[in-house]
Amino acid sequence: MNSLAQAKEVLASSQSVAVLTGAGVSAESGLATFRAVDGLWEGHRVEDVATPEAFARNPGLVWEFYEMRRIQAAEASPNPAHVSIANLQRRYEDFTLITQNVDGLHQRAGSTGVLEVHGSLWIIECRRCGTSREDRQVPQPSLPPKCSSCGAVERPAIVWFGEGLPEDVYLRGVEAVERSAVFVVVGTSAQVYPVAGLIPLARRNGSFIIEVNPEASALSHMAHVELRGKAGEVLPQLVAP
Ligand code: BJW
Ligand code: ZN
Repeated sequence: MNSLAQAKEVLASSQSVAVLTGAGVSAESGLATFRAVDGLWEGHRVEDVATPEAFARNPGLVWEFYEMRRIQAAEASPNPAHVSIANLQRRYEDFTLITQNVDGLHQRAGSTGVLEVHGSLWIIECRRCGTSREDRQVPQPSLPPKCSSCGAVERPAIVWFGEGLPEDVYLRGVEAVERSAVFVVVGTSAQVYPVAGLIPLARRNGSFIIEVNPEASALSHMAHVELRGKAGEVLPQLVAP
């Protein structure tokens, strides 16, 4: 039996599925991944823009980066990978989608209850007074936006390096992985923790791990089946009846 057939059979005979996605799932929607050669932003590494220190130093520059990301995400459309994952969800009572992506494309494809463990481009928050608001307006009228309650500079509700993940969201992801019989890992380089740690966790818990990625990731060796190809091509085959 080939890998695809084996993966399909395991999925068909399982009751509990967790899926983890990374930037690769949105690559075919035209959104850049982080660690590709062309994944740099005007010469800045993601580690140099996506930190609280960078924001404290230069909120305008960091906002410029996120404004660009918000515009790109707003203009992008879900691709067949997002749609396949939304379709897969409809087959299971116990299904959890954990995404590291902040673009909102899974929800636009019809996924529900998505665990956005690295936050969202579409929530703007004030860390001084703790208010947050959903805001899909692009471009923002002025940058950086200021909190209407306290006047402090607002920021996108995204988890930067060195910041903790939203604890309840992440814990629900951990529980879903622990419950899962199958764990599908799509389009992530598996280099950023603690999320990458979900893969060894799944392994310890006896989940069957399916990786979908055109290239090997840092944790490919933990997968039971490696489906090498683009998510938008492989996932429709994986979820086809
Ligand atoms: C395709 C495809 C196609 C292409 N189809 N696939 C040393 C060791 C261990 C840990 C650390 C360490 N030093 C520092 C740390 C901690 C740090 C970390 O992990 N760093 C590593 C880089 C080493 N982690 C943190 O800081 C985290 N917080 C934390 O640990 O807090 C501790 C704490 C506790 C309590 C209080 C306070 C603190 C937070 C991590 C937050 C990550 N945030 C980012 C940026 C968000 C901002 C933004 O979006 O602008 O999230 S980083 C960036 O990487 C983004 C992504 O979600 C994340 C993961 O990237 P992803 O999705 O895997 O993308 P790529 O580009 O890496 O990979 C794309 C993949 O797609 C590739 O494999 C391609 O092959 C594939 N692909 N086309 C399918 N068509
Ligand atoms: Zn405020």
